Amino acid sequence: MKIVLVNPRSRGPGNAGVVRAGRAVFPPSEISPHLGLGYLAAALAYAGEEASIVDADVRGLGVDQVVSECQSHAPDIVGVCLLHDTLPDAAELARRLKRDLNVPLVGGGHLPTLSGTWLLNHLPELDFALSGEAEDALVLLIRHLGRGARWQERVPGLVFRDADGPPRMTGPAPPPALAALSGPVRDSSDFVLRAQAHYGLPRAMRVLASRGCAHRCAFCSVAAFCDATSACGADRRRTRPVESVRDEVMALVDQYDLETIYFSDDDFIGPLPQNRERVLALAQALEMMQRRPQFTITCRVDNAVPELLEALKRAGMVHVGVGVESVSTASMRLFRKSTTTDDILAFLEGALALDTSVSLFMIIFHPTATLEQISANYRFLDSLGYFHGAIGHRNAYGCLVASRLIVRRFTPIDGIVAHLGLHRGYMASNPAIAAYDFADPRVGTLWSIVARETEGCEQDAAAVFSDALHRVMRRCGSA
Ligand code: B12
Ligand code: SF4
Repeated sequence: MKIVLVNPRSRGPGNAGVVRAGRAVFPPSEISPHLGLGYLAAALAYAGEEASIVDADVRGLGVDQVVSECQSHAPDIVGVCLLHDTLPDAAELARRLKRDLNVPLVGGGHLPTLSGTWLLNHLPELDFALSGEAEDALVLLIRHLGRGARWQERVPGLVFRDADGPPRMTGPAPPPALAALSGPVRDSSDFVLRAQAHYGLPRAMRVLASRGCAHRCAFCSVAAFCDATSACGADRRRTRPVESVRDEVMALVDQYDLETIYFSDDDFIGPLPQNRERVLALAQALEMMQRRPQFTITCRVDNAVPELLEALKRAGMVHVGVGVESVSTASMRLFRKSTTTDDILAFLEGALALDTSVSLFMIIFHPTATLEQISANYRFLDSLGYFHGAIGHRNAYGCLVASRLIVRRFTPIDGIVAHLGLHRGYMASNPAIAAYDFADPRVGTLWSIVARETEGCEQDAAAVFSDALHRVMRRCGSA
């Protein structure tokens, strides 16, 4: 059976530098094939099924191009990756695919995992959704599709429409054992390497050394994804053996002559003592490689202790991304993020002493944010020299300071905002994302200025933000 797996194009920064080739609205910092679809394609190939990937986000393909490329493969079924943020694009694509190909459509990814039944009600063109990490389940779907009565029951994690009832899900699908997975297919690598050269980016690919996260921040789709799938008793964060990560890196460096590896783990380090031991072992294995690439990671500030940062730096780490979110304790309580401002400062001291560049992901505007909290975040970034470029590496998308909490449907923050009475239903443009009010109308005013003035802002959103904040503060008499 032939399947085509599609990654819809995203309207946000994503790989937008490539999407809008000729003019990089947000210069891309990292372009790389979609790993989730790559892993699915590898599992299908291993099972003897024919799978192709159409990565519309990486290749900047419009709906017509995706449809005609899918048609050229003459598939028996098409799979679509669905994130909350890309729902409008995915929905448009699903409608066209159904109309022009008329084959079964299956959705998978974060949104179907959080609520496949809602999705099937919302998107009638979608025949099925698969919940969770779907390497095993997708193979089973393809094998059993339409074969025999109640064939659906043989596919765990499948959301389907019962003959005369609402959509329902079969039993949960256990996540695959990472050590047993075939490495991901990197279908669009030629395109990716050309795009990297075009933008003057290093030759790079993504690698996953672990999946999931042990923490439960209320706004985080990764945490909700882990919760939705941990019904099967799996650990929330699973790691790959060090040797297999090293071998994948070595093979990639040789095959593509790479300079850089982007580790795309949600939390590269992990909170447990054995996680730290493993990271030290991985750092040592990378350091000993003959052709040693540089690499980037993303992690929690409280897990990145100096000893580990030093070992990683020696092994070739050049960049760390961390979710700081806020230096306000009240905001962090709302987010259910357990890191403290002391953790953040200790991390920064360690990372900057090693001359490692850092990206700080912040959530400055949210429903209960006060001007004082926003100001404290502003002063924090200012003290780092952020507004003067002194931190060495600005946020890749150049819009870090104009950041607003995205309330994704079915994540815990969705219920929390409703409980606070600030929820305003779901967006007409994207019903997977909630609209909300700011409790303090002055914050709303500041947000509208910042959002308006930083829209399409290529480089200096920081300066725009700084200026807008000062104006609103002056107007409110709290400068
Ligand atoms: C690396 C990364 C990127 C990279 C590369 C994109 C990529 N996916 O390769 C870049 C920087 C380009 C990027 C862009 C974006 N990203 Co991003 N990204 C990630 C990150 C950190 C890792 C992705 C990854 O490799 N995951 C590991 C693989 C194995 O898991 P997976 O992709 O989920 O796939 C598995 C299952 O979900 C399922 N599955 C997935 N697709 C399908 C399809 C079918 C048919 C089936 C059956 C199953 C299935 O099976 C897969 C194998 O197990 C994730 C966090 C995360 N943990 O996923 C955020 C994340 C996915 N990104 C996010 C966002 C918001 C975006 C953007 C919308 C940002 C923007 N505003 O533009 C764009 C969207 C681009 C796009 N169309 O994909 C959010 C999504 C939130 C949400 N629920 O909507 C996440 C979860 C980060 C977060 N914490 O909030 N991203
Ligand atoms: S630590 Fe990061 S990846 Fe983990 S739940 Fe919190 S925000 Fe999500």
